[in-house]
Amino acid sequence: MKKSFMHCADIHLGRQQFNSEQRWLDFGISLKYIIDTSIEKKVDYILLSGDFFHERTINAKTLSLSNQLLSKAKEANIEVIAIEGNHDKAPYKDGQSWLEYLEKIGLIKLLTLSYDEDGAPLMLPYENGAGNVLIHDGFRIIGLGYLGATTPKRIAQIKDAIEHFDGYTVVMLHAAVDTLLGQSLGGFKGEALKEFEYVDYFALGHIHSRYEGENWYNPGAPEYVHLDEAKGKNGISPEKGFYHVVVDASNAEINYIESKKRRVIYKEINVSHCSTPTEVKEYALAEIGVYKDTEAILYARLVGNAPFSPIEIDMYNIEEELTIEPMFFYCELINMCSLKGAKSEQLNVELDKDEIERIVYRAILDEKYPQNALKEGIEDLIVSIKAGVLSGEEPEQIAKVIDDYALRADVEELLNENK
Ligand SMILES: [Mn+2]
Repeated sequence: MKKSFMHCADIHLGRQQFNSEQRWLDFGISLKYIIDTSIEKKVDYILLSGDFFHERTINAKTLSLSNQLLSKAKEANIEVIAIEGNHDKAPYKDGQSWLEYLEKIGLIKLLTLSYDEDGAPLMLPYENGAGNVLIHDGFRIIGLGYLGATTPKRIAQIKDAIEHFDGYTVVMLHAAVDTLLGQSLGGFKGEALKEFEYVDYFALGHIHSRYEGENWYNPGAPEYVHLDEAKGKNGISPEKGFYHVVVDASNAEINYIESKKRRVIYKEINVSHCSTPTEVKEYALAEIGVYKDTEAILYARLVGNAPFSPIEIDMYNIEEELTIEPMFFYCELINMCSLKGAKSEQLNVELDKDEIERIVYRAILDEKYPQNALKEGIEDLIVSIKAGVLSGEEPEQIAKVIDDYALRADVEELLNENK
């Protein structure tokens, strides 16, 4: 048995960043490059591990572009296998998602996980647009989709449900893996995947940069869905691309191919030595000037401590200077400076939005419930409820997460009382 596939994720087709038509096209160019490379390498499959579309409701031009590009793969006899990501779910409970539509017209095979009456996950052969297990002579692809806040719990059940198989098994899942101590991406621990006896390759999606472990691979979004992806975070590299995997019996050769994308220049400018807002402006412009590239996006952050109030820095004026005679395709400048000696200096540490959010939750909880020992857990609970709501999870599912938490909190309280 010799099979090969391309594994990509988070295409976010239809994203019209900065309301720019050109940026909309960039996301299509990224996908076209993946399909062209797949045809050139003569792969059997293209795996799309979730978030194929940027939004649940797409416009006509996005659908037309997706159909044109996917048709090229079909004409080359490449099967496109997809799972849903948090961005792909149908907008209403009984609605049809655009991926289901693409399946109906024969452009993709959409693997969907279903459950029995007791809520246990079922591994059903894929046929007539239903089921989640596809087997082609010695090669098995299992689709799990996006499981949201219930991922850690489901993973254990799914492990037991996957049967022994003579051949190579790929599992597609849209979820983040937590690998760094004390850092939560709202996912589950990578060790959980190591315990899967009958899985060779976890084809993940969700995190927008390259990220991988022993038997799991997350290619990242091929384009910059958000500009901060250019700086890397939580130890994740800013690399973007997709995997080319050639399987021969149980051996796999895995290569990472860099994606086609618009260049994003990420620059941090420390203005601590400047004594006036005008000096900041001149210094920033000089620092930025050397990167002039009218095809690139500039993403710059002013950092450091100024001897004057940072709000005196006229960011709009600096951006204007950069656009009079255009120096970049697009500029985004962020003022992260703080006043010299101000308490907010601690915010100069590299923090991402999720971490800042957690700091805020913690501060509120500390103030309201200074004695409560379960604060840590509540913080996680708030994070998962928010993730659930944003990803369109069913209210019943979210309520269950809260119920589970309450039950655990009750037990922990009982244990504490008995100490
Ligand atoms: Mn995504």
